[in-house]
Amino acid sequence: MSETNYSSSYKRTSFYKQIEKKSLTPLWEVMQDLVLPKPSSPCIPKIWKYDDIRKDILEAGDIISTEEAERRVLILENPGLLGTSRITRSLYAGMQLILPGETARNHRHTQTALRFVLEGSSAYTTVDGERTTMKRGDLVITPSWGWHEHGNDGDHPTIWLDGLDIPLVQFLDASFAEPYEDNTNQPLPKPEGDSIARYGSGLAPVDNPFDTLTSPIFNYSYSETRDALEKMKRNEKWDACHGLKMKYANPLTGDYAMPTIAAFIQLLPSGFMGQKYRSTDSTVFVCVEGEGKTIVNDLEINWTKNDTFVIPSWVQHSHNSYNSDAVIFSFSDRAIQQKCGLWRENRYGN
Ligand code: GTQ
Repeated sequence: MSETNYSSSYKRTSFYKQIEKKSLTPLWEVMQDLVLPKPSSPCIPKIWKYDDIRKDILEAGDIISTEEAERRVLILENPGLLGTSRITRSLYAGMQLILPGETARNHRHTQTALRFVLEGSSAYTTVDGERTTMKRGDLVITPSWGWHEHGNDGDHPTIWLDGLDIPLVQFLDASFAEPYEDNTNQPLPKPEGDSIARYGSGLAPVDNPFDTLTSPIFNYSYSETRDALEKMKRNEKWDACHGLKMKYANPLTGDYAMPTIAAFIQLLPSGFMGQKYRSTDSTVFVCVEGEGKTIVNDLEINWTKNDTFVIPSWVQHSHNSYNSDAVIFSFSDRAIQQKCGLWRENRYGN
């Protein structure tokens, strides 16, 4: 080091010491870590094979009751984000188990939630005074600050994947949560199916005070979704990257069903070989039907029914189905990224 460099480096170090006491730090030392030329996420690609984790989820049923746990969930924690309870930087995911006869008590919080049902058909969720039965493949959503409780009236365990915007809310320091009065159940003023009849039939109330930030439909039933995909398939010109991909929409606005989290369903026809794709929303995928693989650089993620996998922001990947149609559910923070003008995508490895 030349003498001038040495003295300027010495001057800088002592300057940093001086300003540190005043809670000041120099931007130029950290600029390259703050304003990146392109996304570089600590989140890493990872798959949770259902066959591998199912027994652990069920074993959690012997370890703790819903009474004690409030929600009995095994968090899917990204190995690149250890200790943070995150599957991506902005999203949380977990496997929730409700055993026959159990309830998970009523509460509300500012975090928005989705549930994607993997197993069982006898559980229910009550959201803001309406109950819905949860069947495999159903997408059930809970709006920010909506009261919700779960239960299982049947004789088989129910397992679903929870997706919440917990890290986003944490980042904004905007978390509020509370239990329902005396931990009682909420009243059920609305009959089951009311919200679908009112908002999911091509109709809407003529005077409509509904808070449209979150969709008034809170159970997007898989039987309807699957039928729709099958009908669209007859006339589909497959997207080279996505096959046939649809978003879950709020029928009142056409926007995503939730303000922060975007959810999607896609069908890959048998033998589909997708083109390379990347986008700025790290995405959690769940195989609902069929099997296939997602190629991520030199990694091959082989998936089959109920496997959950995550692809980080701006990491190139391509989906391939084997010899039957595959259906994939996914969710990401695209809803909030697009509202902020941040979302970008890029196709074919460009
Ligand atoms: O079901 O309300 O996985 O509050 C994490 C937090 C589920 C829920 C989670 C929650 C819930």
